[in-house]
Amino acid sequence: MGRLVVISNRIPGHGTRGGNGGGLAVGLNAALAKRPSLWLGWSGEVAETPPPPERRHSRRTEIVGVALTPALHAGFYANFANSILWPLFHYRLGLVEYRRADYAAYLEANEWIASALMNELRPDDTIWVHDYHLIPLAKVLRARGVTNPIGYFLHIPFPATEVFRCLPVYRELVEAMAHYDLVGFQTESDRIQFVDVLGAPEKRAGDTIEMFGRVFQTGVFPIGIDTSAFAAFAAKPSVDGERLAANLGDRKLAIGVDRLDYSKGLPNRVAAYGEFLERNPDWRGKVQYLQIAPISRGEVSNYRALRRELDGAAGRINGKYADFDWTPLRYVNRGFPRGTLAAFYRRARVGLVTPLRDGMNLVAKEFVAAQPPDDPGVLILSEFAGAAVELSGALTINPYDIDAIADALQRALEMPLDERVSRWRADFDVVSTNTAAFWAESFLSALAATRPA
Ligand code: GDG
Repeated sequence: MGRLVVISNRIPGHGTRGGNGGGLAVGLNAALAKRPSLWLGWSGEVAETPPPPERRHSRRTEIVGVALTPALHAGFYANFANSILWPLFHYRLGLVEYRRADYAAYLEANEWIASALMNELRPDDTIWVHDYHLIPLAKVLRARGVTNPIGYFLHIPFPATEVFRCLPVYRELVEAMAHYDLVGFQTESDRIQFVDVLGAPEKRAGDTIEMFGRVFQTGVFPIGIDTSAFAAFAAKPSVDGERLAANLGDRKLAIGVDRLDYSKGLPNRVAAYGEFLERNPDWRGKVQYLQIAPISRGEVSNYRALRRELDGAAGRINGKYADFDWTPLRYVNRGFPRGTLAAFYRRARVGLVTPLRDGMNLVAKEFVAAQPPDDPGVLILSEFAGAAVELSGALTINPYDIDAIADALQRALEMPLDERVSRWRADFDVVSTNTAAFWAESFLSALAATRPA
């Protein structure tokens, strides 16, 4: 059996969120356990003279970490990936800070990763590239003579054509994507938007596209979680979970868990909670909103601005509504171990997942997996999260509509048990079928099918 070679911006084991972090590692766990594999990516180290790649093993996976120079780290990671592609793909044109030099650094970083990979690659390896940091990688590898199957999965949304066209180098990126054998998206609407931006492919039969002198496949693979493991995890006794429950007493818990990122819609969510308290004096003192928001990409200025904005908004709500024995909003800027998060989800009556745009959103799926079947909580979910396609039992809201979020909060808190159970059951069935293992295996078999023996 040939190896699976995974390439992602970060290698596993560098989570900064307390606990074992690394959503992608969780997603790929089952696939990696089944076959010999190699995982290569940035080690997290920045050095003027990068040392040779670091190596370690985790079960059947060899992990190779490559360091970046400060110039590449700034131009490629902080600027092109996180201050241009991330906001653009999340429809935040006003936050895009395009500079040609950053695109040059992005290409250079992809060359750098490709060079490290060339030293490792074997002829029968299957390569799976992840996410927006590495769009040009297949093109770079093909130019170096690599003929192995190469698949690509985009974890974030693919923007509408008129948004994507604002990126001066959009055409180059699209052309680079044609060098993969399979390009995978979270939802059909992402896939359709990608096909739309291509303009007029020479041929388009089903999901196959012929363009730029290449033939490649597109597909939809909604990422999932290890649902049964997460459900079991959530049901385990938890010291932190018990402390939270004791602290809540009879109060109902609403929970949000998000990287502190402007795509996650936190200011609107906090405003909606304020609106809910304003309109529902009876609920004051009877509900507690816990927002866990570990700091992310603190080196990017827009993220620092968001943090200041939220500090102010949380302070205003607590200043206005808090009592001597009740803090309406607990806003925590640090990460927790996964087991603690699972225990917190399980004790929540409401899960708040209200991103302005999100490729999928795994928190929504984790919240569903963690619920007690006989007394489940209610998920409030943005229609602009990829997860909304599958989770039809959630209360769906438009995250730009603060009144609608406030209404949904009231409805969720007051929802009778039988409705909560039937909504949760529908969602639990979906997340139990569309698991992480299913996602990875569907992608890999579609990739294998692009090269019939
Ligand atoms: C990208 C796409 C897509 C969060 N806080 C803590 C913690 N987390 C974990 C969550 C979840 C993961 O991080 C976040 O995943 P999301 O899917 O919600 O969001 P992104 O990080 O933006 O991921 C997204 C995903 O890729 C996968 O394709 O769904 O749309 O944007 O697992 O639980 N984990 C721990 N402590 C925390 O405090 N341990």
